[in-house]
Amino acid sequence: MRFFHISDLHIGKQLHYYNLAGNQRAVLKQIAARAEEYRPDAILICGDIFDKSSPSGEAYTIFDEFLNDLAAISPRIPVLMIAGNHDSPQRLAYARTFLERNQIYLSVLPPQREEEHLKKVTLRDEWGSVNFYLLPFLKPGYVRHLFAEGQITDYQRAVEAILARDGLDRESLKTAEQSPAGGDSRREAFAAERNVLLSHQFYVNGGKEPERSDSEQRGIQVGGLDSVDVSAVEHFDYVALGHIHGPQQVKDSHIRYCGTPLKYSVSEEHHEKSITLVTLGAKGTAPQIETIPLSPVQEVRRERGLLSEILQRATPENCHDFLSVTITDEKEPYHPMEQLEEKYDFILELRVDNQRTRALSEFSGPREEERTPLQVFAAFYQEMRGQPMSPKEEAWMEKLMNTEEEVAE
Ligand SMILES: [Mn+2]
Repeated sequence: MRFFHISDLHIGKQLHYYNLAGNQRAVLKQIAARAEEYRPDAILICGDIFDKSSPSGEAYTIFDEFLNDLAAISPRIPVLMIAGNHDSPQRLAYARTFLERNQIYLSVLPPQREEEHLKKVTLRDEWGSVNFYLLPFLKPGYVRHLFAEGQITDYQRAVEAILARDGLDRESLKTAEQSPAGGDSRREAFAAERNVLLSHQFYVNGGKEPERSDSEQRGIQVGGLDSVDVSAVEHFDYVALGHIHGPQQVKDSHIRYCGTPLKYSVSEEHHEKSITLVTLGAKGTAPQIETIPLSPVQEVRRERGLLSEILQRATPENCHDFLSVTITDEKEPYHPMEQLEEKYDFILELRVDNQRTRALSEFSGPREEERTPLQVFAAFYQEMRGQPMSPKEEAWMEKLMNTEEEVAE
């Protein structure tokens, strides 16, 4: 059995105020083309389908086109999807039963009622059944009411408990292996068949965090409160993860974040975005992991150096890239942004790294409350304009602020 593992499409996402619709449409077309070429037995989409909980009409259209492109492949390739922390369960659930009739399986929330279980989709190959369990993004509060009071204290307990409830935890599996006769058929199946988990959480390996990117800030808590140790899931034959935007395995190759299909922040400059292609053999054999590269319409990259050098490096091929520019001129050039925009079409940000700005940032220090009003304003200006204040503007602002204080007193 072979399947595609993708996640974190973030349809509708903008990159520093630039609309990425064209880029997203193109990369989803590429994924559909690769599906046509490789004919996987399933396509797994592991959460954060949309970037916002209320996606725009344009975002819905892009996703609709993608599902249509996949559905046009004959024979049909089943699509299995879970909601991520960016998705609205209710909105994503739209037309769910209709989609399921067309082999598009969707789970937007973990079990909410006593009689509900994790969604399970079983596919077969020459070695028997492969069970795909769909575990959408969850917070402890989503499932607490299903368990005894005090049992669900954190994300780790929540994931463990929701798996154990369906006999999918490590302990249940051991019990099933020891007494293959009798008992719960669900548990026996787990021990004998191949099992794949789709999940969208922040998985860590014994306190070691996965490598992070700037585009995933929202929804990941500082201090690891939302982390789940991989020991909760490593007994699955493959764990298809979403949430972290750089492709990487966690602890072992069979537990994997496939990453986003596009670079969604400058910090992802060196990522190689791809589709993860998983080949599952007989039970007990390690899955084979390959990546199918995805190429973007526009690259995201950094440019650093003297303004004149950066301007000279513009070519007809690279002038449409999304650029994060840092100029290092000690004598700050006149209207650098305007000069850059003559050569490059998509400037994400412009920074100045020279003695003056280094002194300013050393002085401003990391703690916001210790910054002077001028430093706070300088940071705001940089954020809004994508370039720092000129020395003249800074002097003027300083003068203005001093006047204000006198008036206030
Ligand atoms: Mn995400």
